[in-house]
Amino acid sequence: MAILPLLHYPDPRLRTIARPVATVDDQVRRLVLDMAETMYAAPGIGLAATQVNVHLRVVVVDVSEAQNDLRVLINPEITILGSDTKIHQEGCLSVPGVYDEVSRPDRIEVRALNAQGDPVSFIADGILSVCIQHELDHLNGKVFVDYLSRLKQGRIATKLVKAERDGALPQPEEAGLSATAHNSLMRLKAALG
Ligand code: GNR
Ligand code: NI
Repeated sequence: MAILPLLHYPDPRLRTIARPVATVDDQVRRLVLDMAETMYAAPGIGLAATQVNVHLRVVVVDVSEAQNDLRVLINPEITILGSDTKIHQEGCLSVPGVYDEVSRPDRIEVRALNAQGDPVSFIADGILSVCIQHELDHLNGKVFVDYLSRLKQGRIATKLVKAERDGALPQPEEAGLSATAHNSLMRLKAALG
């Protein structure tokens, strides 16, 4: 297992549209484990493969407080349910230190493959729904700041380019792993055989 380096906005590689996974093989399972470790180490509540410069449709999410509800979503698809929208404060590991409000549909149906390659589907709302929509945007080359004003986008880009140049942007480290996150990783590893 490995913690993977993150791309930072406005890196143009974040604009890549990810390809569907054809087969959930050992290489994809290794990616999933590395992504889960990287998400927990950051720490974040979700991570898309795009953010670690792998342009495959793979997402990991764990929105639980205890970091004990890891979900692996391969080739995820969503359907918006109803017309309810909600505004949430969003952040992104690829846009460190920036938090702003984004409006999104509240209730969605999610269909994907899990790490075993089996189809899963569920209904999500609240922060889980926000997080999955945020991750699906990454797979489609979209970043949450795209929903903000052009003025804010420009200020954010300037700030992050300078911070990157100064080596001031955070990268996830092993030390950031909680005991419960470690347990989630070990459970996933065991489930994958
Ligand atoms: O860790 C994260 N927190 C978060 C908070 C509000 C809305 C979305 C997110 S996702 C983010 C991790 C990340 O960048 N995933 O792509
Ligand atoms: Ni993000």
